[in-house]
Amino acid sequence: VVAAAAAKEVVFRSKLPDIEIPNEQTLQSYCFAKMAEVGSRPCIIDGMTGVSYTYAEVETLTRRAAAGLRRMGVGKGDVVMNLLRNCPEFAFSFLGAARLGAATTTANPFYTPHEIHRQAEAAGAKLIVTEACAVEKVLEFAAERGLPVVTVDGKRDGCVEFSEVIGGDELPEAEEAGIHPDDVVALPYSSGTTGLPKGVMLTHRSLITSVAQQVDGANPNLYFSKEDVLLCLLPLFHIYSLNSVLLAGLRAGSAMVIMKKFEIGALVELVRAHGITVAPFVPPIVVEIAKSPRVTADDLASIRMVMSGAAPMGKDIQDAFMAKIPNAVLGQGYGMTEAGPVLAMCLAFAKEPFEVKSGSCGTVVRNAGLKIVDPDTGASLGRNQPGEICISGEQIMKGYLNDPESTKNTIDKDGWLHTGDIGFVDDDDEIFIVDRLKEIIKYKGFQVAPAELEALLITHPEIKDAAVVGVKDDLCGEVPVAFIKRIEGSEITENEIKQFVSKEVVFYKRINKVYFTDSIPKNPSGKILRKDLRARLAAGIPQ
Ligand code: 4UW
Repeated sequence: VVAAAAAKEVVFRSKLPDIEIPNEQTLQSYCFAKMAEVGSRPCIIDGMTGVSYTYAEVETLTRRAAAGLRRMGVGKGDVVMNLLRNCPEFAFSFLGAARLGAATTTANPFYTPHEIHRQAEAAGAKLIVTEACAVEKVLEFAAERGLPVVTVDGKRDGCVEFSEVIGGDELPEAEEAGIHPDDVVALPYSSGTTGLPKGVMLTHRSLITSVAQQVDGANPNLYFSKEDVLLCLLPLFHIYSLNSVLLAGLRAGSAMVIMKKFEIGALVELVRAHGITVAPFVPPIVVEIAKSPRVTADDLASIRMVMSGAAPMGKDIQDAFMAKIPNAVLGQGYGMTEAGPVLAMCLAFAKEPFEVKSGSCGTVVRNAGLKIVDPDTGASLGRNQPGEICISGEQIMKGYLNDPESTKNTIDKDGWLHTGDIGFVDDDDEIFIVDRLKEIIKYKGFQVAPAELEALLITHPEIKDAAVVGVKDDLCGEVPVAFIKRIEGSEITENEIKQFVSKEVVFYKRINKVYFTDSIPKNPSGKILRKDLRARLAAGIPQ
């Protein structure tokens, strides 16, 4: 039976041939490999100040950051926490830590103290790099644990300024020795297919492989050139921007314009001022541009490529955007933090582009295999049949930090990573995502883990039980709603519950609506039956 099943396995591959991927080196040497060619070209441009750093300057600053971090006690195997909005220092610190054989865990600086402390603790952070908007939230925590805090935007009592970190000598290249390709270099947090956020161990090998799958080869799937100017607006603390903008941009020798905060007027100004050619977006930004009367095709005339990912983008949005910006190619990438992160990329982005369909999230990247699996039987499915998307290749995560159980539930014994997404591959090898098996909610592309909100809700003395699911929202994609079972006699209100949650979580995890109920449906082992809750919502009888 096993042999018969194995014989029927259908593995989808890229239309592009596999390439040699140089993943036996460090991420930093891979990213800066073309230094002789690009040294004097612009690398990072701070959109706020206009300050521009060449490739040679960026490389030097990352070596100085490495030496500075080492002076502050960071070494091989350690973890640095970047709690930053987009800024050049994010890149200097990330690559500086990489040179020491240390990893960076990234988090949203708008997280609440509770969310920050939990991640810093779980990741075992040795040092925190942050900015004024977040520094208050970490000072006490850091002092208790003796962690140094570095600020990138000015002097603060009890903190070291980033200018001091990069103020000394460079770490000599010889001292980078001893970094293994399978050492962790990035440690973003993701809840994956179930449960609480977990540390995703991405190694030098996995990130080099992922970047190479996108921008390397004679016909790169995602063609970035030295002439390109990439907009770095999506947050670098999320893997999409870290991988497909910063690291891919460095490898390709492109210039990157760093934007701290999304505002449509500022975006247009930056596009015009710097001649931006590539714009990586998420669906809500694509929608806003498509709808905004303030943005004309002329404003965005320099842009040749618009990428979207991290959440579904339907054909209608895609068509509306294309009508507005007819000269750009708009397509999607499909990523998941655990997958390294890119599973699929639009082949219209290739140097020699392919015809693609609107609404597709791309074709599986080269040097990888993709399978569609029947979630009930585990059988491998053929074309046009929806099932769970699984991916294999050297780009996928090493595993979850300190969590072999969750790792085993995500990467099976044959090395297939199960995404929890439902999709199919069509006759032209294009992938369409149609549903989600996993519990995660995506608010404008940001992850919201229902388990995290449920754990918080039941700490309230008047809440006996709670369940959280996502509902569709025109503006945000999805928003979390809660089903609440109160303790007997409690009259706690919807508003009180919402406020209780708001104090503990970042804005996009806030509960949008509360439904009081007498029972939370669960299976015999106590797992919440979210499907039943969604069915209740769909039927309009949420109680
Ligand atoms: N369509 C529908 C999509 C899509 C999608 C993702 O927060 P995470 O873990 O990770 C991401 C990463 C996205 C990404 C990385 C690099 C890249 O180049 C790119 O495209 C340009 C995108 O989002 O969430 C993973 C989950 O987000 C959903 C899907 O459910 C996935 O498992 N998702 N991309 N195009 N849904």
